[in-house]
Amino acid sequence: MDVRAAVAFQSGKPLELASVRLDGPRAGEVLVEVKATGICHTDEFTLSGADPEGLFPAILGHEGAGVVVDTGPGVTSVAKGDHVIPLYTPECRQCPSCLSRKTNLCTAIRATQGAGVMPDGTSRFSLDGRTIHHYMGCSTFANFTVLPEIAVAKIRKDAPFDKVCYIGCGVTTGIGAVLNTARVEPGAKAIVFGLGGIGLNVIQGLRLASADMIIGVDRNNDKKAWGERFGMTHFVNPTEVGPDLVAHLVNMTKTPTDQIGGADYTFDCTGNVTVMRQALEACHRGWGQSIVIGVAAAGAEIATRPFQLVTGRVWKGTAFGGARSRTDVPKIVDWYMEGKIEIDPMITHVMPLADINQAFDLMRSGQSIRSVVTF
Ligand code: NAD
Ligand code: 022
Ligand code: ZN
Repeated sequence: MDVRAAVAFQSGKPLELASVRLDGPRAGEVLVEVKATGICHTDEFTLSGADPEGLFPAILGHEGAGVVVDTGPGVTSVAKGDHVIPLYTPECRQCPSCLSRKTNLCTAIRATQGAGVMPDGTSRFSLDGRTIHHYMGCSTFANFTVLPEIAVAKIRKDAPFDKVCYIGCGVTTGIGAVLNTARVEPGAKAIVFGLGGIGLNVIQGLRLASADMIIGVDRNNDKKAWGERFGMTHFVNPTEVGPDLVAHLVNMTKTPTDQIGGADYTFDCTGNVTVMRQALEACHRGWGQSIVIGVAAAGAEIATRPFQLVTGRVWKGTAFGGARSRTDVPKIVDWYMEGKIEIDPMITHVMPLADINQAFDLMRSGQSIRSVVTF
C-alpha cells in the first residue's frame, strides 16, 4: 500500500512529505494506522546527524498511538480494531532480560531494531525501489506503520489518540523513573533537574508517590509556573543562586534534626553531564539516589569523586522509565483516563503532518513542552 510519511532523507535537512510504499505485515507483525504522534528529542538527535547510529533515509517518530488494521500469520495478542501504542522498548516475556525480572530492556529484537529493519532483517518501507529504514522499531511519522507484535501495547478504546501518544515515550519515562527505577516513598525529598517534557512528568510522578519536597531546577524562569502546575514545591534557577548550586540545594533540604542535608532522590532530565554530576552530589550522604534520564551527546562522559559513592550515594540510569512496556503502558493509559495523571496541559501544540518541521523548530527553541501531529 502507499502511505503518507515525513521522510528523513539526509541528516541536517528538514523532513520531506512523501508517498511511500509499505508492505503488509509478515509473521508476528501487525499493521497499525497511526492516528497521532508526539515529536521528541531523540528524533531531533537523529535528524541533526549527532546520532552516530542514525540511518538514512528513515521514517522517524517513536511516540505514537493508533489502530491495528491487519495482522500477519501467528499473531495472537492483538487483533484488527485493537487500539495500540507502539513500543521502542518491546516486551517479549521470553528472553533472558524479560525473564530476569531485573530489567525492562528486552533483547528479543534489539539488533535488528538498531539496524533500522524488522526482525527478519528487511524493511517494509520503500520509495521507488529504494529501502527506507524503520526507526526505534516504531516509525510513527507515517499514517501507517508495521510493528512486531511484541512492540505494541493494547490499550482501552476510549482513550484519545492525540493525548495518549505521549505515553509512548515522555509520560512513561518520567513517571516510570519515579515509580519503577527510584521507587520513591511517601515523604521523600526530591530534586528534578530540567523541567521539560520529561522533567514535568517526573514531577507528577513524585506527586503520585506522595513526595514531600519537590525542588525543580531549570535555567529558564518560565518553567517555574510549569513545575508548580504539576506539584513542584520549590524552584531554583541555577544562574541566580551563586557559584555553588549543590551547596544551595543541600541547604534547602536541611532540617533542624538533619543538618547533613541532601535529597533522597534526584533526577537528571537535561542530558547535560555537568548537571548529572550536580544531581549526584546533591543527594543525601548514606542513601541518596540519583537517576540519569537525560541522553547525553555521543561520546560524553560523567565524572565525580569516588568518595561520593563510597559514602553511600547511588548513581542509576533508566530507559523508558524502567517500564515493562506491554504490561505497564495500558495501566498508565488507565491512570490518565481515571484522572490520576495529567497529560492535556503538556501538549502545547497540535498540527497536521505537513507542519511537522515546525514542531522540530518549536522543540529546538524550547517554546513547546510537547507537539503532537494528528493524521
Ligand atoms: P526539554 O528540552 O523539553 O527539557 C529540558 C529542560 O532542561 C529545559 O527546560 C531546559 O531549560 C533545561 N536545562 C537545560 N540545561 C540545563 C542546565 N544546565 N541546568 C538546568 N536546566 C537545564 O527535553 P525533554 O523532552 O524533557 O528531554 C530531556 C532529556 O530526556 C533528553 O536528553 C531526552 O533525550 C531524554 N529522554 C530520555 C529517555 C530515557 O528513556 N532515558 C526517554 C525520553 C527522553
Ligand atoms: C527516547 N529516548 C530519548 C528520547 N526519547 C531514549 C533513547 C535511548 C534509550 C531510551 C530512550 C535507550 C536506553 C538504553 C538503550 N536505549 C539501549 C537498549 C538496549 O540496548 O537494549 C535505546 C533504545 C532503542 C534504540 C536505541 C537505544 C533504538 O531503537 N535505536 C531503547
Ligand atoms: Zn522520546
